[in-house]
Amino acid sequence: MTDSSSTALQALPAWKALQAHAPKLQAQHLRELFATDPQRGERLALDAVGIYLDYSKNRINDDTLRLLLSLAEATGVRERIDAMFRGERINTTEGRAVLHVALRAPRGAKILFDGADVVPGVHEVLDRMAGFAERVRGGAWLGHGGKRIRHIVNIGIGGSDLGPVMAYEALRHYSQRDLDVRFVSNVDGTDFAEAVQGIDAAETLFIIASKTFTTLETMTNAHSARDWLLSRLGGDASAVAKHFVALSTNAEAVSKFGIATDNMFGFWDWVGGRYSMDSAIGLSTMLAIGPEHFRAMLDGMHQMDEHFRLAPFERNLPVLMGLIGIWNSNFLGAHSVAVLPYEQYLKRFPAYLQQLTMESNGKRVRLDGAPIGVDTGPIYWGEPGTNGQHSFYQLIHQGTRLVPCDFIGFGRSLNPLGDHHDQLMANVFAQGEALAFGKTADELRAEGVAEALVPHKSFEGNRPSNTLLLDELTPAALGKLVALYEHIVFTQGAVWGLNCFDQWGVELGKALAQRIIPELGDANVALKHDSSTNTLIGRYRQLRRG
Ligand code: G6Q
Repeated sequence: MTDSSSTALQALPAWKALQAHAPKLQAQHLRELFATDPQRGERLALDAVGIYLDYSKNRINDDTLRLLLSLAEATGVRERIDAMFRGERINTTEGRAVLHVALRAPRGAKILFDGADVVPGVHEVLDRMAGFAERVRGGAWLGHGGKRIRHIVNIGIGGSDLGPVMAYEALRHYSQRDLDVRFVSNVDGTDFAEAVQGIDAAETLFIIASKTFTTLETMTNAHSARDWLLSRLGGDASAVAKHFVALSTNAEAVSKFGIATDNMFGFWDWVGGRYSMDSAIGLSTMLAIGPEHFRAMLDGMHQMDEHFRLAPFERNLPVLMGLIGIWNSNFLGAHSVAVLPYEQYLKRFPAYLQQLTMESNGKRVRLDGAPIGVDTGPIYWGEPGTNGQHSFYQLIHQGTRLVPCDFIGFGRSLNPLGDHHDQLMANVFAQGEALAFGKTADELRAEGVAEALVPHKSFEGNRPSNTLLLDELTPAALGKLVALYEHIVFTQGAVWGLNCFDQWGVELGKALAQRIIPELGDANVALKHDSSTNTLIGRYRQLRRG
């Protein structure tokens, strides 16, 4: 997507310089870049905060990096970072500060919002969460009938679901195995029905996770959960107090629902939904892994925050990855990024990143409302390796599209089993190598491949990737990875000059659905949509009757 007239961003000398530079790199193959610089693989790498980033397999040279760093300077990335940490209302369309970094600030640190330090309040909630988590985990918190809690069902959607699900799956190794944690997000009744399948209401705790406590899907599921519970526990409404807790900023709506504010864990409007897995929204994670591991995750995030805030841009992991992402999207024409964790526990990490990246940077106007004029947020997608290799990697290797990849691997497996881990990691290294260097027609001929098959079997290579290596998937490591991508998003949003923290694009569909709901059940309501929507609703009215 590009607007015909040049926009403020395109008019910047730093942007123009990159545009002028791009054809040079487009004409060069990674094979040449490596051949002419034998140290490239060691040089274009960064070891910080316990993460080793190899970015040498990107189609960049030292000039590219220099020009990208100038672009960061020209677009005020430094000022934006400082403004975020200062608690300024950088989410201008909603008039809010953006202080998820305060959620992981250590006790005693000071982060001001409107002149008041927010860190003590953060720790007060964390301490309450920890006290509650210990009682549930240790069996001191009993259900209405006196049984201990065995099942936890988190009801939430979007930012109140994707982070908690991802973190629960990622840190399952550290979880208390006799506590079973489930998640309900979709308003599709199947989601709820399957989540409570076969569990005993007397042993079940529902967590209603909703910042606003007004979200249609979550409130519908929360009411169904209350009905389900009460119908199984004899209809005594006082059971709610032992089986429901709320995570929200809306105390009034929580008590209206029937959950006492004692059973509510709060957060603040300076925490965006998709940036909230480390707030009270992370209660399911804390229940699963315990307060100590949860705090270790927060510490990992904080380490990355400090690195982002303080490291010079040329040695700053999120800034470098963010800028290289801009290079791939805006100057080499890539439309997506594949995130490929070689770690089964990170199976929901790409789905989590989809919201983080695409809801944050899927925008077409700048902060002042003017069109950005260049492509913004790439499409993030992915699956854990090696499974992806047996499905969509074909397109990444030999298709016509450029798909930059982020490979994520660990030095040690949490489940060592024979030589599985070496096999897994050999595949990480092999994929990056194959993508970058490919296989030429001459190499194939030298191997005696029949001429007719040469075009089919050759790999052009020159396909960019980053490789991230960490020691082991600990809670701290997960925290570092999450904060790394949060800050990559921030860096890119700052360069594009957009607001990473609003999501107006989800509103229209929500409003139309509200209008359509009453039309579905009543065939007498005249439909005033377009002819397609009218016909679909008409068909559905017939189908729903069965
Ligand atoms: C995230 C979005 C969105 C939000 C959900 C749930 O940044 O704002 O995904 O998290 O719509 O909202 P509630 O937590 O208010 O139910």
